[in-house]
Amino acid sequence: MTTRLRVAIIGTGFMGRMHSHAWRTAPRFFSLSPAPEAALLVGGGPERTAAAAAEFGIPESSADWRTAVTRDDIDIVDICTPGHTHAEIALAALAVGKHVLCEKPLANDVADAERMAEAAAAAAASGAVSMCGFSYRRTPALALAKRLIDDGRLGRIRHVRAQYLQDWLTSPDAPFTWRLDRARAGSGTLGDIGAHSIDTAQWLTGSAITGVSATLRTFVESRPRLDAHIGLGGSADADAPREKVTVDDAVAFTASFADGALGVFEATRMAAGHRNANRIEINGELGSVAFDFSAMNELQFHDAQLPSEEQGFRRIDVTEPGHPYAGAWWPAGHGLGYEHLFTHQTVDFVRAITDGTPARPDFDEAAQVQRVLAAVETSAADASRYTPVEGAR
Ligand code: SOE
Repeated sequence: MTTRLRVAIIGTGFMGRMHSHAWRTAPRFFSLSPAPEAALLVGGGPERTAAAAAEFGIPESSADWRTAVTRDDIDIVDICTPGHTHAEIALAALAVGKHVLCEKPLANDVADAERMAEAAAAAAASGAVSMCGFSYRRTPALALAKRLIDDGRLGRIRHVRAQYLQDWLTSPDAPFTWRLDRARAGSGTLGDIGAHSIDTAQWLTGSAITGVSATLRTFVESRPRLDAHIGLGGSADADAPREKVTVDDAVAFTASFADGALGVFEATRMAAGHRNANRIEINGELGSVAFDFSAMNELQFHDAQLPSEEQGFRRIDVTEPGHPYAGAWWPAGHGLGYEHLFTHQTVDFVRAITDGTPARPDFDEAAQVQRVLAAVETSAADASRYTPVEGAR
């Protein structure tokens, strides 16, 4: 029986901050036994990390992740660092039997993702639980969509239409960040937010993407450096020294699913006016669902089995106690926000450890997302797949 769950959070940026909030909040709103405890924050420099730990309410800090992940008094390693560090940290933690929660995308390439999946499967034999943080699965409205699809309410699925639109890189003078550096981020918009759409689509349909045809675009080739910049967007001095952008700004691709569905995907961080519009629509033989994170407490549902006079998309306010996760929070109609996804993710991860419920997506499922990301890049790089329009003017 698990009697203690002490967590080391690795990373002090946006996600480290978000996960620390989730570890603190989860046991206050959900019944978790034992209650997890964020015990240690690990970051890049001792002073900066100590300051972040004080701010996040974590009692201890360290700048040495190697020691942290092998400590006997740590049970869970929560990886919130840029992608290029995921494999090394996860493999070290799994080798000593820790439970591992790893931010998305799982890794920066397929080889690392598959090594992580193998290590996680081996560690699972001795009880270690691993999960990848595709947090949107924990949006109540998307979890309701999954319930409807699994209950057969959409019937056979034909179309998946996913768009993930942000705008924090619209200005050419938005500062450079690690998310624009291929060595650290693996890819750009594709891996950062396109990966969410890929995961959501495969999860909702229960079907793997088996082929893609893709285009990637980088609109702004360099960006001004802004020292000590964290967060998304903002603006830097246009005359500051510029760093080369080595990733994509936008991606578009079509996809085939194993069950025969056709997918159309678009992701960009330059869709002016769209702050975080993570959208997906799925059309089946018996109905459709449509979701937009900009209205995250709502799901649009069309039931084609109703008499035709009563058909049409209708809005479900996903705030009823019977809706996924919603009953733990506020009275119906009062709604949730982005941070709740991470709290729900923490709850599901802890219950996978304590109750043996499935930890999804596990590293194997997350490695399949990585294969799709790689296929998108391969397709986009293959000029022979691009058909010029004869005589275009
Ligand atoms: C930045 O594009 C970002 O913070 C992503 O990294 C997250 O995964 C997404 O949930 C919100 O946007």
